[in-house]
Amino acid sequence: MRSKVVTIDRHIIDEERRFPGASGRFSALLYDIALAAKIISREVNMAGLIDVLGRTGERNVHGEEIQKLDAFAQDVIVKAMDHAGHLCCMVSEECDEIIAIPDRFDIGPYVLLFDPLDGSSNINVNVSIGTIFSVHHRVTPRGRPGQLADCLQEGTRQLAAGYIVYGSSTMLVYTTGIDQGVHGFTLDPSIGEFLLSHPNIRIPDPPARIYSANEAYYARWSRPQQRLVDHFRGLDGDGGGGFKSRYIGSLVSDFHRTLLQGGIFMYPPDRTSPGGKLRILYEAAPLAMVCEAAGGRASDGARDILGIRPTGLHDRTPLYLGSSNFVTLAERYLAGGREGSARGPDFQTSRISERGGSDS
Ligand code: P6P
Repeated sequence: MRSKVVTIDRHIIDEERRFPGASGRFSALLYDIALAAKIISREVNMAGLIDVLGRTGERNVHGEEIQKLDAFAQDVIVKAMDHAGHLCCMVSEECDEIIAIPDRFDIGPYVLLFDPLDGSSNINVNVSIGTIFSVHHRVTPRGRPGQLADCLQEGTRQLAAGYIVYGSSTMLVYTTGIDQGVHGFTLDPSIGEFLLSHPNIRIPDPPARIYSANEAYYARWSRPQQRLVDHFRGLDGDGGGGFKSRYIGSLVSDFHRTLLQGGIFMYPPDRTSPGGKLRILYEAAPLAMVCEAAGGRASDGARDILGIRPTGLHDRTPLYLGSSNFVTLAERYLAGGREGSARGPDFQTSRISERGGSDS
């Protein structure tokens, strides 16, 4: 038996007690997120047994086919979150516009931004998928419906960020700030409780030498991006190599592995997606806050993800996420400096012999 059993509700209460002026409203918001996660987990884990697999025949705002579980997860989160008086509005990957709080419900001070079921293309082949969420405090006057300005905030201003990964077990991982630690809870379905299983998660140092990217796109990448991966592969003759490649194709799963083992996850820009594929508000920014709160880094290849202020609800970004040294190394390669080597934990930088050829 574990030394002590701490449910997520108890953890949230204990965390709230650290802030004497806390209203309890924020805690209640986190409870509701955990409740929605339990309901989605139940459906995801039964997906093979009941008719929620397959497609709805509808498409989301990005033209992507909506799987039935996508629609279900979206519905569960909105219905779990819209009536308790915590939120002034919501933003979802599945909805083009801001989701307003129905008039019959009280309006609160927070904004919830979420990807209800990321990685949905993996649902039918039983690969882990996930929910990603981010919480901001509104910036416009209270009492009225939330507005675009309340949603388009920099990631540094997030009050909470986290994800649920529906895998061999269901885990909820969240942080309430870069200096507040990262805490992981595993769902015990026999009692319907998230139990604290990973207190104060830190990305391991030295990290596992794992790089994660869809290498099928290599030909579409910039030359510096290709050189970076060549370095990880040990092909550039400068002490790289010794890496494993791991790519699940489900952001939450690839990030969860990176958080627990170290390494670097990359979704680079390429000729077909020059701005990257992943969304800032409800994918990159929340995972960036979790990553940095665990001692890692998150970059778009040149800038901190958390410093980016999007201009649109569904803005995309390139994403480099994981162990600080690997993300910094990636930035150096992408800047064309090609300095630095992932030779070992000390990451001695060494100038790579200049090679001919212009960067594309
Ligand atoms: P690709 C899943 O569709 C997703 O949005 C993320 O979960 C994942 O990281 C990425 O797309 C995979 O994209 O182009 O490698 O299939």
